[in-house]
Amino acid sequence: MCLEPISLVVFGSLVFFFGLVKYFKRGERQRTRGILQPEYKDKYYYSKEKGEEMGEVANVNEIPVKIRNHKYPAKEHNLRVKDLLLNRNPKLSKISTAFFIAGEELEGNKYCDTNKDFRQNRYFYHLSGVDIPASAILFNCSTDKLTLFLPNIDEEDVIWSGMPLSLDEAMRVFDIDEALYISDLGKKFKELQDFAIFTTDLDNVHDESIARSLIPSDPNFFYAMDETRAIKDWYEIESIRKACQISDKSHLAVMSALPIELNELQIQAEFEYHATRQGGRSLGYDPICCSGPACGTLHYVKNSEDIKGKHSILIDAGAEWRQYTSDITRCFPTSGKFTTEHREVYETVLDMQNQAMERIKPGAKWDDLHALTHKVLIKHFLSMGIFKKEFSEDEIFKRRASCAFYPHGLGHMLGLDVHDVGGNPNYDDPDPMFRYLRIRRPLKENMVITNEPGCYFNQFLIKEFLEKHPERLEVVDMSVLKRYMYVGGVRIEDDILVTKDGYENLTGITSDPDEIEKIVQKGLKKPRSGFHVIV
Ligand SMILES: [Mn+2]
Repeated sequence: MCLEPISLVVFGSLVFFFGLVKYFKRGERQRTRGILQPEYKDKYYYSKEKGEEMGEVANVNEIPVKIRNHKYPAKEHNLRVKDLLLNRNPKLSKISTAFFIAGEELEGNKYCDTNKDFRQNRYFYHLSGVDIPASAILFNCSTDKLTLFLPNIDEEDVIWSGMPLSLDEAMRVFDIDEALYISDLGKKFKELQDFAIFTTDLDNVHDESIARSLIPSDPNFFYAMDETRAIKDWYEIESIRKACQISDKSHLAVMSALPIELNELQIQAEFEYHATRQGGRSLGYDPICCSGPACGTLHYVKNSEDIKGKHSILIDAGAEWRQYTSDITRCFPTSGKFTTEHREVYETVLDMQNQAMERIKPGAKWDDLHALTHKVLIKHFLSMGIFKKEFSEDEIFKRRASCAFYPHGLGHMLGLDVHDVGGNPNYDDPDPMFRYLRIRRPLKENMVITNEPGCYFNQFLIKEFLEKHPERLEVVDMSVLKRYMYVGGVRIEDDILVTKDGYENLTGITSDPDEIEKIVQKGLKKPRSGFHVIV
């Protein structure tokens, strides 16, 4: 997902979005049996010869080999938070510091007996690996002991839902030192007299005396948790990789199924169906599925227009796997062949992404990479004639004219949240080029980020970013610009692991425009009966 609620705020009631398309880039050996083949430079692409071979039916319970038989490393996360917190605030002593978080609870829908979708508090999950509603954790920095509190057994609930996880089972499944029930909280807190006990918030703390002994919203505690979450460990990397693999195939499915995708909602349906089939029980965010000029709407939420008559599709969607999400955007032509203008815009964005990609490594400044992608866009727009040739690249860059076509940031942190913590954005930056950039710090090894440049043709953006600024309007040839409006927009978004000396692209679906055309064309040739759908 690319733009954020902040843009909604900034632009008032106008809903903003992009749309796009996607595809397949790289994957793992076990995936090569089917339609994803190893390409040059460890990417994967669609193979005409082997394209008819189908892989196995997905195993929804498959766990990546590297983390199979391993517990979620909650203990290690707590130890890292402890170190960062104690370093950040030297007044704290480890012998009298602890942290406690009460996880999310099930929330009922009004006037009926169903519940809202459960989404665990991400800070809680990161320090526990526990997805059970109404549980809590306590970490004692003096003893390094992690205690999990499970909800008390409600006998009436057992009638309907069966026996919950026992304390012994919890000890086996989770990376904890002790398992107790919530009813033991008071006794446990009595052992922590005179401790500074930090917590995120008191929302789910129902016992008054416990609430009084907690310190909510401490900025140093949040700093320590955010920094810990920002650097992914091996387990988290494998989880994100798995989420990406689920999304890769779901995006491939979307691109391959135009005969049964008559409306944007059916693009969404195709993605969700294939994600679910692979064990992706939820998505990391509401998918953005748009067609034609709507691809230029930054936060497109409708997902409801008919596709007939539109040239372009943009889909931004990412499956979640065990709380870790992917975030991938692809664009494709509905006819199976890019129009001249669509292809030019696509190649522009691909060049922006590639040039940024080459420079991803520890120490790289994200601000610099973001600025570079604006310069690449300007170069392409000069050759396309959208920017007038009498103005230099530097001059156009200085006037911030490219922000009218690329108003969002190059990328963001990715992990338990789609816009993950630790990027240090500055939404008050007066410079429109950097205001929406969600990473404002040098990259570090084992960060996972998105690389997602875009290029949009949107009436609202033109009005806000060009027409209100004569010095920007002056550099644009409006008659040439008009020819591109029907494309709407293009965004290409991949999920990237920063490695010791460079990067690894975790996204497998290709972004090569020729390969994308082949995939779309193959789908278009299939008869209605070639798709497994009843309606
Ligand atoms: Mn994104």
